[in-house]
Amino acid sequence: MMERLPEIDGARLLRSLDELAQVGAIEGGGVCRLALSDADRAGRDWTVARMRALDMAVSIDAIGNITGIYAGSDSGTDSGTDSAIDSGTGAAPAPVMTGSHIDTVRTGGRYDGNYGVLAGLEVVAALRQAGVRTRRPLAVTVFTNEEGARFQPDMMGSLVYVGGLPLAEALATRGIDGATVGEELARIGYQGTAAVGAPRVDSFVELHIEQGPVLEQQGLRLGVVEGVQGISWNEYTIEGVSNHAGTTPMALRRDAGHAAARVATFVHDLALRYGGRQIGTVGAMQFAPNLINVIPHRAVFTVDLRNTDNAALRAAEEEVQAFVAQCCEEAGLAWSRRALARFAPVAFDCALVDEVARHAQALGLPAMRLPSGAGHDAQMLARACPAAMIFVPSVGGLSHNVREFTRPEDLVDGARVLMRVLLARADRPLGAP
Ligand code: HGY
Ligand code: MN
Ligand code: MN
Repeated sequence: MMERLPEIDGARLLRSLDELAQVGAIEGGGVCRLALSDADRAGRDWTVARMRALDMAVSIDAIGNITGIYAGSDSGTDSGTDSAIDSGTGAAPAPVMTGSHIDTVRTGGRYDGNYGVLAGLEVVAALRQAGVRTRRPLAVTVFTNEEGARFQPDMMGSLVYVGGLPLAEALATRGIDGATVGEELARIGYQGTAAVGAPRVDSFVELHIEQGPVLEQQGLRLGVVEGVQGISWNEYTIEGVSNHAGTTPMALRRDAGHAAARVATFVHDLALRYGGRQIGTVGAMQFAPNLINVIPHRAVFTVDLRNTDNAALRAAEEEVQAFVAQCCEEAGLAWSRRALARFAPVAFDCALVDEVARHAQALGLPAMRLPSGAGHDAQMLARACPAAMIFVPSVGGLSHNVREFTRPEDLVDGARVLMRVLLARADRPLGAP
């Protein structure tokens, strides 16, 4: 690794976070940049401009993932050009990649995803300022639709990138507002030409806020993330008969709303009953006709189940579905299920995880190893190359909330660890594992 390391410019990193947070800013200091919305386009434009200002070659692929490349010293002559990246045939060795997402949920904070992208760009800015290049190219990528809030599944862009979801299927996906991914990608001008499905990536390291309470509760500064828990997303539709709320005796009702409410309580109680890392959330629910004096004839709701233990997650999915069937049987209702996402738990690359731990220790940052509760693009990149993640604490464990906050010193120290891990990976001898 280089004798004299360039240094992260903390003020510049914090400024860039504040600047990007103005794009799609909402009341309370948060951000709303739903995937492929106008606000997402504006955030993409801002990020591409930043990459170009850092002399990075920019490539946009067919699902809208944006990759900026900072050429390395062993990179041959053509790797610094957009076309070389697009074709993937440049003489350059495969890049060491970092990045995350800049799309947010509707009530998003300013750090979720954005921090990983901007810290990656800060690493490039620090190298460029010091006039140094790593042996392998460095790539910073913005993955499309990580949140899955508008179009499911989540981590869609990185899943297509590694070949886990056919491009055509992703482009045909219709979102909660009726538009398809393909229509919206074209509308915002980010349906690129770079191929997807078989990426040339040496390794992937993602820096992210923890979005949970663990690091703060333990009084630690950094999370060495060992993997990501399994995720199961399903949408249930229950059909009954709407009727007058005042005249229909309770025994004669075909009340879809009541059945849905029973399931929501069941999901919550199941998670408590399973204990361990089992969690369950009914986050979205719509009744029809959704009127105070009409028994709902339809309820559509989502069930989000997660666990680090895949067998327990499967058991939970089966229990929930069986309970839906039982409720509907008892009340004379019909039901259907639409699978939205299902990802098994992922373990990150041990050597890369150890590298993160080593640099945290070298910087004197008290750290712990932990799994990620949230889904991340790194869990998809792990299918294509060694991957790992770095967490910094979330104040109050709050995220997907406008009051999401991470202390400036933690943001800067996280970026310092990221830089060291990336440089160590990018400067190891070509051909080294
Ligand atoms: O749902 C998740 O875990 C991520 O924020 N998409
Ligand atoms: Mn995220
Ligand atoms: Mn998120």
